[in-house]
Amino acid sequence: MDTLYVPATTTQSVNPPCLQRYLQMRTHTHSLIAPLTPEDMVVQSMPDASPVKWHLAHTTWFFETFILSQMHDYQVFDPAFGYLFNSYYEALGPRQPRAQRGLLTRPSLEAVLSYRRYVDDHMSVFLSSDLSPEVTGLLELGLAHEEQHQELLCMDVLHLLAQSPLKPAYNPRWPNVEAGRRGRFTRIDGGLVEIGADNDGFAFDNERPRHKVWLEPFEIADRLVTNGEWLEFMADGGYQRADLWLSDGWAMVLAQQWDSPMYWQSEGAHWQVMSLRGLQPLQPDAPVTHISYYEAAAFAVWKGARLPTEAEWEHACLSGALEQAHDVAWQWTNSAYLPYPGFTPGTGAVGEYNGKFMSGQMVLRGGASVTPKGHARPTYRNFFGPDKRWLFSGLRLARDFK
Ligand code: AVJ
Ligand code: FE
Repeated sequence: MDTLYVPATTTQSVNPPCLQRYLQMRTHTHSLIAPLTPEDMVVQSMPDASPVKWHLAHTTWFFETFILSQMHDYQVFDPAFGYLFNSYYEALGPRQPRAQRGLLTRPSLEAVLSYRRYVDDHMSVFLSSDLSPEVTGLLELGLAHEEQHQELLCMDVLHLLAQSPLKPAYNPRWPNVEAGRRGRFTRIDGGLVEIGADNDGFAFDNERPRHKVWLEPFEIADRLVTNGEWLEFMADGGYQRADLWLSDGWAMVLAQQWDSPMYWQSEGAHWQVMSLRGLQPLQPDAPVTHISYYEAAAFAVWKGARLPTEAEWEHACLSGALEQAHDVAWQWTNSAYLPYPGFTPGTGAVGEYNGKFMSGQMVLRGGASVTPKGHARPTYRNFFGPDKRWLFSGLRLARDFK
């Protein structure tokens, strides 16, 4: 399809709730690009990050591939897009190498927005018909997927703008994170508890099945570690003392010359932090963000504490023991990202969504300021490699109860 697609002007008379949710989700993604220039949307600032234009197209490709292409008379917008915007699904064939997504100056932003309109228009017709439970499940997955990419888009935009000497704000009115008191430990009894999602409502496959876990008594902080506490760690030689660090973490400190969290910069003792609001003075009473698992683990050792396991985190959260659970920063846990006992990935290409990444990554729990409202839940398992810092990651301390 060469020409720009213009959607039909007729409005649907049927407007079922799932169609409304779909359109709101797509409109929200579109609203996130309002502060950006077309140039902002093409560049890839590092192999882990993707260009905004790629996120816009990939989320669209997801609905086209997993839902619309299952309809017998659907014509794909452009057969070349399968190669360009497939992220990692081996079952769906070869794809643009991840690290080279920023070389895609074509299709133009205009063409990608046109692709979004084309798929939205076909989805609108489709979602106005009767949907099988299978399609409803794929729709839920597609919506949760778009929410994940809304957050990834914010992470990737911040990383890109932080590379600019101008340190431009993405949006000067982007909400600031709340500052507050430091965390206090709460005792949790533990025992035989259940974690994981039950079968009501949407959850990713990696949150199931619900299963039993034994917890020794433990203590967990009700709040996240603050920037002020992180400054104390730095002042006490936190980034210079190999004894605090895991071996792989210490290797990163040396190789990457880590001496503070990502996006911090100082002139003497005056610290500033690059954020979606631009360069801002460091707020000592706000939670620290943009730290790797290795940094979180070293800080915990320095404090005579440890990170909670993901089961401890979930149990404490559902006991009402946690503040700042879902809306400030993802919280590194001590748990490797592994399948729960009895885990079964979905069948077909969607089975590659989560399960195949279960090696070499750590679980984060909670949710961040950039996580779309209502996206995360107490059973939610986010995961990243232990050296990653461009996500909105922080930490909450735990310790054994003695
Ligand atoms: C759960 C955030 C690690 O970034 O690959 C996006 C989310 N999955 N598309 C990722 C995801 C498929 C995923 N993380
Ligand atoms: Fe994706």
